[in-house]
Amino acid sequence: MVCLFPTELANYEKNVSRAMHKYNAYRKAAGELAKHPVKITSGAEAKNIEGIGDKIAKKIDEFIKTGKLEKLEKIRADDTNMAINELTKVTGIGPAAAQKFVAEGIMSIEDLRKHQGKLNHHQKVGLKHFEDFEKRIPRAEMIQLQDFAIAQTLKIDKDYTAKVCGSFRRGAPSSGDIDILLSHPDFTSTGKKMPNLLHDVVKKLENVGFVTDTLSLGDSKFMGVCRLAKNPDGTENCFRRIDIRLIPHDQYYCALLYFTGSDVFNKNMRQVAIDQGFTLNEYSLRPVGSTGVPGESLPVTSEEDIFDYLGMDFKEPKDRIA
Ligand code: DCP
Ligand code: MG
Ligand code: MN
Repeated sequence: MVCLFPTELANYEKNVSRAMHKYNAYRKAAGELAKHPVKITSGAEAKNIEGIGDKIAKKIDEFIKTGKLEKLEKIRADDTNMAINELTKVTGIGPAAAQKFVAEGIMSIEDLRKHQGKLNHHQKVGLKHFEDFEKRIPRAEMIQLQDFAIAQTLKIDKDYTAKVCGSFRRGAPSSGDIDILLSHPDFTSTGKKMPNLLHDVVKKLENVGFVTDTLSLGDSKFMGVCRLAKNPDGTENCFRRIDIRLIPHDQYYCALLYFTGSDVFNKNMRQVAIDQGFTLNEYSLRPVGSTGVPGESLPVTSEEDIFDYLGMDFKEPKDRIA
């Protein structure tokens, strides 16, 4: 039995109920179940897994016994729920926007296409490429995207560091998007801002026809769309979501850890940090004194350093599930 209901319930809690604590609980349960090596045959057995309490255990029993879940059947039977969930699949449409559209009678992607005037730029691009963005990116294509983007970046300046993180770095057979961490020795957290280091890369990738749309561009973060050149047989490739983040050189490893994920793994590791008297985020690891005020950033020269400070065994990216 493949147990997918925690993920479906998580989406419902996030997009429809807006109950983020429940969303997090289901996400954590899904993550723990995914890394569990053996098949679960009862709720009682599942309760031995971290993140699975009485309520989810009961649902597992119901699912094993009846092959379905009353709660899920009810959610699925409600058109409004399904419409909200559907619309949030468009990049740029979060739960609040989806609820607003549904309240206005927009019940599907098709309806959305008839009301383009209601959409902002990000949402328009998301809708334009909706079918492509729903498709996973096979690892072989991720490697092509990586090699192309990094080669172009190094053509601008060979001192750039560009690394593909996210699910790709975790070794996933396919990814939802491409996440690139960009860094340069001239840019540090104590020096002046250097947004051009990011903007130059985006411009270059646009000029060579790789980046096709910008969803948002700030000093340190680009969200956009890219596509590989035509194949030798003349067929076009899919449009893909690309994120690029410019990171100060001295904050590279905290950022690398964060952008490698998974998101559930990050959440758990941040909790370990808190329990051990630290605060960990995408920029730094800092000790928290008895007053509750975080101190100076600790020196970090590798991902291993961060695990060490927290008294955790190092985990390879492929094992960072939950
Ligand atoms: N991240 C996080 N918390 C979030 C969103 C992201 O910690 N709420 C971090 C961990 C992710 C990384 O950023 O691994 C990249 O975010 P993605 O949404 O691209 O997630 P993945 O690359 O892990 O998965 P996918 O294959 O779906 O892109
Ligand atoms: Mg990703
Ligand atoms: Mn991403």
